[in-house]
Amino acid sequence: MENASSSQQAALSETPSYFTQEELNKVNSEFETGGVENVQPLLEKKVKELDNTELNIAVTGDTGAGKSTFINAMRGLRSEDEGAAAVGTTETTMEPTGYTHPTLPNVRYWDLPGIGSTRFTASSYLKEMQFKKYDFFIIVSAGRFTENDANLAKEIKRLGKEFYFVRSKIDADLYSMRKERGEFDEDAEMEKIRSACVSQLGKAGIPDPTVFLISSFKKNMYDFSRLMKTLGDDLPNIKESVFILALPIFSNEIIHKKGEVLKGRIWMLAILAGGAGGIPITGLSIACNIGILIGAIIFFRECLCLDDAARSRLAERKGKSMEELDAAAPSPLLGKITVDVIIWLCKAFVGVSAFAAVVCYFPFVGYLFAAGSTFLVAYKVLNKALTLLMEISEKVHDFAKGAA
Ligand SMILES: Nc1nc2c(ncn2[C@@H]2O[C@H](COP(=O)(O)OP(=O)(O)OP(=O)(O)O)[C@@H](O)[C@H]2O)c(=O)[nH]1
Ligand SMILES: [Mg+2]
Repeated sequence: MENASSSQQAALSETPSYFTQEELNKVNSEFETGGVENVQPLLEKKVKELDNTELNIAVTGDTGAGKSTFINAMRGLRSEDEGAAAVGTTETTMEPTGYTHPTLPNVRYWDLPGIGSTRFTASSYLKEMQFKKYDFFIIVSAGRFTENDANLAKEIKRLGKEFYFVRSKIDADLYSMRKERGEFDEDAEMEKIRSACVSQLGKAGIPDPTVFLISSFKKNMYDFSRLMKTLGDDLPNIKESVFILALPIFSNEIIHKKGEVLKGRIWMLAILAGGAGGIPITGLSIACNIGILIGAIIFFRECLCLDDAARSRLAERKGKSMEELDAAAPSPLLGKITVDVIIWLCKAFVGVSAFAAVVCYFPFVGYLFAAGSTFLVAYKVLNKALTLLMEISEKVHDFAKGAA
């Protein structure tokens, strides 16, 4: 059997928190009565549930506050990119407009008209905007928050949803101050802006609100990361994982977070790929469902913003060709994923860390992933692919950052 004790240590970081206690018990008991064949349909159902989980994020705020720009930033797009929300237009949309994430079709950002541009009360506004379908609301302001914003927040809370206050364009404020005064204490000025927003909201009836100061053009600065962390942390586990996979990449930490989420799925995918019905792979001593492995690798690549469309946008933004970008981290994983790539991964096992199973929760996993088993090979292929893709993502994004 694969070393269960070292696996157990690592298991906590791979907690299958996607499972309720009831589901956990069911999977374990199904293994005892019917073995892996009984477990596979349950895992398949769980993977489908993860794939099909919807996330709907509503963004509201006054005209010109920066809603559309924020949505584009969340989708890793700039206003000139295909499919981006129109920015800086004088016309304000009066209806919620949904923008789908470039690679995760179940993640949508909704551009809502600001309540101030309608004649609705907070409650009729929310009804009109179909508030029920949103997981949470982001209220964007480019200046002070208004009484309208506060009333809206109170109503959102009353209806059982979360809201977050985002003060946008902080880069522009700081830029103007620098122009005006030369050197100054940036942190102190940000604190002033923050407390002005807080006091405004306090007066309008929201005690101790948290306000995030952001620039949609500088995601690696100010409160953008903290906002992303808070939004993720406040979501239930499965939705949090989807939110993390949908994040744009603006730091290596995001790449690592995405990697953790994807690692949490690998053991399930390996059990699905390594089961009965697998096709023998020429040159290897195992039979595997290659389609599952290829599909998973393509999914990892998309989540790490390494699909062709994302790389092409990144290259274009930096005035480089895609070949130049790819040369930063050349790899077969950036091309078509074929059986040959899987075989190449099988042979590139050296350096794969010890199998970290989820045996604390599913003791049978330690048994299935015994040395030499097909499941273990599938696990290692996916683990290796993910590790390599995370490295590539870091290099490609570093290159793009430096190549301005
Ligand atoms: N400097 C800076 N400018 C921003 C930021 N966010 C938005 N802008 C600019 O602000 C202007 C308005 O942005 P939009 O995203 O169109 O604002 P909106 O809230 O969608 O506006 P409406 O759709 O008209 O309600 C544009 O010129 C953006 O480039 C930001 O974080 N920093
Ligand atoms: Mg807009």
